Amino acid sequence: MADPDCLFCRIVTGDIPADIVHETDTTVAFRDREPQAPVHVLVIPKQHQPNAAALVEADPSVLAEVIAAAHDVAVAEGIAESGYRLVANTGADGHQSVFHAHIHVLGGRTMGWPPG
Ligand code: DGP
Repeated sequence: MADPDCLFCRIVTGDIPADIVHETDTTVAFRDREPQAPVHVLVIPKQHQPNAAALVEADPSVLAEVIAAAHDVAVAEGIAESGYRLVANTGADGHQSVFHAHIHVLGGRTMGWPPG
């Protein structure tokens, strides 16, 4: 389930420190180290899958738990009412840089559209 060479798996195990803001049996949420908004949290499944689509194929209920955790984070961070953006970068053109499924929770300012 875990990949010892995967950065986010190592955050799940505690080998690499992170500012964890939320955790469930199947998910972990921590602050992005390169924040792009006043609130920028990553929600990841504890199981290793390379992207969100692969997670759906392997275990769709866990993606639902990731989305539910993202909303819980938004509530805790005080941005659920003002609004927030969930992003799942996938592949090179999607600007994915870490190949462990994750959802960005971005908020605390008005998001532009279209994205860059
Ligand atoms: P993506 O480009 O969608 O794959 O986003 C990966 C994000 O992960 C990026 O915004 C920066 C963040 N990140 C990379 N390494 C670390 C780390 O070691 N700790 C934390 N907290 N965030 C990281």
